[in-house]
Amino acid sequence: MGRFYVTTPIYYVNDVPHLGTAYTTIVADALRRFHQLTGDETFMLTGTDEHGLKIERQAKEAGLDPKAFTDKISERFREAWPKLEVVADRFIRTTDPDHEAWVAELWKTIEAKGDLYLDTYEDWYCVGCESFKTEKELEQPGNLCPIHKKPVERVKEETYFFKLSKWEKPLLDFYARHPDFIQPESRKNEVISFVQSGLKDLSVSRTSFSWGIPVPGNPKHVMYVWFDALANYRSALGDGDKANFWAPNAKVVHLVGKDILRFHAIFWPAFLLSAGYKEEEIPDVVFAHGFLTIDGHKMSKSLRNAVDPLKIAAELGPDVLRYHLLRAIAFGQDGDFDHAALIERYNADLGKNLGNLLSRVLGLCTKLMEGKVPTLGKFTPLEDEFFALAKNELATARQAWLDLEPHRALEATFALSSAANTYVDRAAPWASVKTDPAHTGTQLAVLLEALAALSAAIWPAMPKKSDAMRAQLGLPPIAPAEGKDVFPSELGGALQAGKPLAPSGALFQTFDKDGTKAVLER
Ligand code: ME8
Repeated sequence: MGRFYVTTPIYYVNDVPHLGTAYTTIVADALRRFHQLTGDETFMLTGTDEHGLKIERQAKEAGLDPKAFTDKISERFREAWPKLEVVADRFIRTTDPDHEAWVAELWKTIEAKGDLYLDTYEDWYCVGCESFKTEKELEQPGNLCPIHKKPVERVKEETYFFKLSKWEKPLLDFYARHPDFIQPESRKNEVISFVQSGLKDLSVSRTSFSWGIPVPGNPKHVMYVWFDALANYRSALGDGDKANFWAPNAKVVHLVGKDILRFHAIFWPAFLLSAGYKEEEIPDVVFAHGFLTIDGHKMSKSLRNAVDPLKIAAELGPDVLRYHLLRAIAFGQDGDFDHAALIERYNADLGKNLGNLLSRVLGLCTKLMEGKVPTLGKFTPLEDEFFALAKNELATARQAWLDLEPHRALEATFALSSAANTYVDRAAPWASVKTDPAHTGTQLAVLLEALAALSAAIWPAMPKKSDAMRAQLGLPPIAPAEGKDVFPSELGGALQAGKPLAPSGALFQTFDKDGTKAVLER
């Protein structure tokens, strides 16, 4: 048992929550819940990134001062996540006074180490990326940012530089000593070759606008928005008890989209090393996941509106969306969000597989066992085989969660559910009851134990459905406790013989494809 600290990017307030930002946030929440189940002490951080030129301009367009503008949009994010069953320990805003104070200290520390110097910068800047671009990165004609496809701006101004070049070799050494730091592997190689090709010093302040944290001792400058933003991961913990989540024995995992991997895998550890953090105080993992498309198309504003995660959660329940995103997309790879696939998977995995298992088993218990948990008696090879299989799938699921592979964890979990359905068919309790009713009790008790294990194993992905399932089994909701590992390792011991069951109808209603599509787009 240990400490697990997981973060999402802090999202720009130039947009409201959408499927892409919901995706990272849901994965973070599910991983955190898994670690809670294993008894770890956990902390999850999300929030909003509010400074910089992009936001200053957008506020102006909206006719608001930047603070009023960011207050408004930040609130949209804060309100959205609980509707997706996401529970964060802190929702940080880069305008929070404790964050601003912490970043100012970080600046001073790095300056005292001699890693900041004043000079003049002249280059291209993409406001969309909040990042400088080199000439050769631009698309011609028109000097376009390769990501935003919009013209970059020529910037010439006095700036503080961070001596990033000095950290090139230490970073490469760090990556070599910490092979898990950048994941997945393919992305790691990209970053390493980028660093190997040479790092230039980084401009970390601006003078041509004012919406940012003032540079200590030179308030003509505001800090570069990424210097400010990356620091949120550490500033959020402060210097009290929560700082233990940054201690060498805690596991720190940053989840990011592939668009912002370089900032996290290069700048962030360089800032920390420069500020005197030891190698073991650098985060353990920066995981860059892929990008989602919608029905095969890049996420444009109109498409995003059609697939609003909050709308889907309101119609189908947050757990259904969570399950689909976690299960359908191999974490790390690009993936497509497809309405029809969502419904298909919903009907197949949730309705026909897990939902059906629950109603079948509870129906049989009502009919054959007076609606009570039967006694687990002697096993035949069929039960032995099923128990062994369950142990195996649960071990695979546990390992997959630990390896940041939610899709594989759920695949194994649902393989157990399928195996339980097969076991029902093979054991045929409706027939065995005529010849050996005691053994029928064992068969149904085995199945109830499988359902109890499943109800815990789905909790990271589907907390509400887990509660509903457990209520039908006569079990209390999952309530993780630090130091207590309750992620099931094998079947048995969850239910008490004689306790009443409480069937209350289908766990998942099934939807017809077209009908639901209409519901989703309403
Ligand atoms: O980059 N598919 O904020 P941002 C999957 N403020 N994930 C997506 C996505 C998509 N189509 N679109 C967005 C910033 N995301 C900075 C971060 S952190 C110190 C500062 C997710 O609002 C994904 O996690 O542009 C991506 O990295 C993030 O949103 C970008 O959010």
